[in-house]
Amino acid sequence: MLYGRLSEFKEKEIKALIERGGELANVSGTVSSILADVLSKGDVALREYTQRFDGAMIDAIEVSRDEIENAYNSTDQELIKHLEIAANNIRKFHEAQMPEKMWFMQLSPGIELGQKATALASVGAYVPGGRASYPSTALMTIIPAKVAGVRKVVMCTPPGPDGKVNPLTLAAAKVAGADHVYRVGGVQAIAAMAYGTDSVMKVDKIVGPGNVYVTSAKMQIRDRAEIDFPAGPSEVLIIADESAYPAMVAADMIAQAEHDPQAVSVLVTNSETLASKVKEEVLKQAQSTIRGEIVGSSLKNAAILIAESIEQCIDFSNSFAPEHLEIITNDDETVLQKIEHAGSIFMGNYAPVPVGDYASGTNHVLPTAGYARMYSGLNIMHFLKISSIQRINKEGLATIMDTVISLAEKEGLQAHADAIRIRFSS
Ligand code: HSO
Ligand code: ZN
Repeated sequence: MLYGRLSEFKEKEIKALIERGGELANVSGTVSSILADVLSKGDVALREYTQRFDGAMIDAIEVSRDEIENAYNSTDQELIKHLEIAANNIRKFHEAQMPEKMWFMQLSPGIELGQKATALASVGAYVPGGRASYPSTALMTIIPAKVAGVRKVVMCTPPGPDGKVNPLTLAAAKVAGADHVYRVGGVQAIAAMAYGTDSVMKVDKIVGPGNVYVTSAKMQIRDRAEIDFPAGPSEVLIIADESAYPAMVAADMIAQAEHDPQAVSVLVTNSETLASKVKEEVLKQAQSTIRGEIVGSSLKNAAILIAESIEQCIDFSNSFAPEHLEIITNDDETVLQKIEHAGSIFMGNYAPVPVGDYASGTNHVLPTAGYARMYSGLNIMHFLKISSIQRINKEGLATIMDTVISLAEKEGLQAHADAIRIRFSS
């Protein structure tokens, strides 16, 4: 764990922290050969790769309605209730993000301009599974698509060695409203959804997190299907001052660290006292945490940085562009105003990242590795397309005909100019 004054670190150390990720190139060859295999052999390749990578011999690739119902019915009622609570909050928040379906403005007399939002016809949600499974990700990917109005939402998730999908993930898929669920994961799942196979429906867009192979696959099938954005190991950056509770800050750093050996947890603070107390707490809490081994490795990527001022903390955060940003300062409103790049923002001592991971209603599928500079976290707009509209009458066209004709002729496109003129030749 890096610890000390921000100003005293070498540029190299800070750069290493800021430039995380970057393994995509190493796996792209392996990934492209799997993609090609699925394209040419379809379901046969899906079964082969599922046997090779998940150790499961599967027959039916689609999970049947009965299997989903059984999984749902055998899930503890309490747990179903919690899935429903989370699902309702996710639904409400994403409904609030929904733009107006259609609107018009009057540009000038006779010229009305507007736009119309239409949902994508089909979307595929990738939900990681295997050793750790993420029912919460089923909610986070499927619900916004359904809220947007996507007619066909399918989900791919890898089976365990017994060929079965985690029952809670199936229950979550049902609660979220998935139309089809397939027991296939990894690169082969991305290929199946991008190209379509006898069993797996081809979709227009693929969303959801995954490991470096899945991410590389998503980047490589973009000529066949849209994707959301690259997402790698999870990360949190915390901007805090003396109003933060050290034990809580430390707990949030450890929570992030338990995701993945490559997860990144960073605290940047203007308070030396907070920094040293958090360090102490992190070391203490790391000893008793259950996923100690993973936490131990990822804490090597962690940092506690002491800045001269809150301003400097904000600058650092903006250059880091974190997936998750916690702001725990006296004047968090002012800090918020100055934040430019962050996937999801958590304000105050009582908004730890895990509340957004599961249940507050915001989305947990977010850009990592600095991609928050240019990508938004998963939201309703990922599932909509906007068509622009113009409604123009003769008087309106007359007011801009000269402009169109002049520019068209300058581009040497006489027929463009004529398409305007013909409307005024009697
Ligand atoms: N922190 C992860 C999401 C997650 N956490 C799922 C728990 N389950 C990436 O935002
Ligand atoms: Zn998490």
